[in-house]
Amino acid sequence: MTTVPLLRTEIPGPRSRELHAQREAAVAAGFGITLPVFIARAGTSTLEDVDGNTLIDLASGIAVTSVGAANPQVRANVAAQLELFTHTCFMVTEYEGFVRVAEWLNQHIPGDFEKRTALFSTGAEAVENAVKIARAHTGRPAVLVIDEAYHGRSLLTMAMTAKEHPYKTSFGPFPDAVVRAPNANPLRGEGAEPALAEVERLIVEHGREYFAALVVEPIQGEGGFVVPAPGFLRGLRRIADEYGIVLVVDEIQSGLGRTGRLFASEHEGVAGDITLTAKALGGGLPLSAVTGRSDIMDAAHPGGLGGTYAGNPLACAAALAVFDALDEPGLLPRVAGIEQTIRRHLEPLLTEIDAVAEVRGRGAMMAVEFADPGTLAPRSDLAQRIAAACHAAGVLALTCGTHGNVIRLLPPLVIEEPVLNAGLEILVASIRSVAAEEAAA
Ligand code: PLZ
Repeated sequence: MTTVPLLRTEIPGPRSRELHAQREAAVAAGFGITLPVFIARAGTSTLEDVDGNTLIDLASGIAVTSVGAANPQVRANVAAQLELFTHTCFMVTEYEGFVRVAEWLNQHIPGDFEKRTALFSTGAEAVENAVKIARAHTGRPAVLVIDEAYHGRSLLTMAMTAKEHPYKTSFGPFPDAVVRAPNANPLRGEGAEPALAEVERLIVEHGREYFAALVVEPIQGEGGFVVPAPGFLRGLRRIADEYGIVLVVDEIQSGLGRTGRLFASEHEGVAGDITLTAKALGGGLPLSAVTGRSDIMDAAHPGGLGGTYAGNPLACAAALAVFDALDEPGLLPRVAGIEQTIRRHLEPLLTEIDAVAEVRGRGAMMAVEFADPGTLAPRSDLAQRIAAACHAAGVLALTCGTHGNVIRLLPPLVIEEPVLNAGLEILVASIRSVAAEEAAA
């Protein structure tokens, strides 16, 4: 028997409502909110709010707190660094943590070649810097991206992101030289071969000297946890090689153990020329990395890369604790177990409930898509109602997908089995009750 979720008030409780009203008077309206609950502290896989409610965390702050939002080793490493100094700026004077983080990434990121790493703070910055480096290396201007991709909210990465609303509405004009190629989404009948043929056609159409980089998420995150059709990533690798394009694998959401391997691209046996990490890398502190072939990485001239906070020492100290957790032999098998548990709870719904179109994903990056049977018309209304029912019952689950019709599960990799089961039972009950309301309407 498990004691979570533990609800003492309705969700959100009175203190959260009070604070949320203050937020509305102080914070720019542009920030959305999934669940207007204020957090006071975190456990391994739980979040305690300011009203004393304990919620089950199936979001990990969008795939960030993979080793827990209050991981003891992360806190100890950061506390020790905090006692020494908080910042020097790595472009002004150096510190060891930055080098150790780069070494670990060079060693563990896929690709049997000499590597170099550059650290930054956010995922969008990593994406932008990968494009800078690919341009410097190739002397070419453009970026090829995949339909339904998400790469960030800065001007270039907004242009690279597919979904218009809420990310791009009213924020243009965007940098040009970004071209979008089709996806290979098996649920929608999009096979690898036609998508790859179109990628190649676009490259030839724009000319062999146009594309510096081809950027791809090995499993799409915000776009709906789409696992591409088998062979798609390998095909992109072959095309990038053939046309001398830098293959940039965006592992910002899928990397660092999330899918049961250290990197999602390993499931396909593919190595990017450049691989991007962020999110889980800093264990909750802002840290991102661009890691790649040393000849490509070193194409950017000395002084060409950087940023005041790039590779902040507190964030590097946190990352070293995250690496220790990932190096534990028991962790990745545990992530495979999370996938099995999620499938055991959700897959029976595929035959039971018409609108459950697919259960997919890898490891602790799993999703369920809602769509009309036959037409596959997206049912974001159902996904939103189910997420709201989970929230009211004390389970923090997120939606995603270009059409908002997907519920995604991103539990901490260290979630305890009884907590995961309790969260999934609430999710399944929420799906059943929304489906029953729907049938009665
Ligand atoms: N690449 C694959 O998933 C961030 C976005 C949340 P930043 N995804 C969460 C939101 O609504 O802003 C992401 C990603 C992939 C790049 C990014 C960008 O990372 O750290 O948010 O800049």
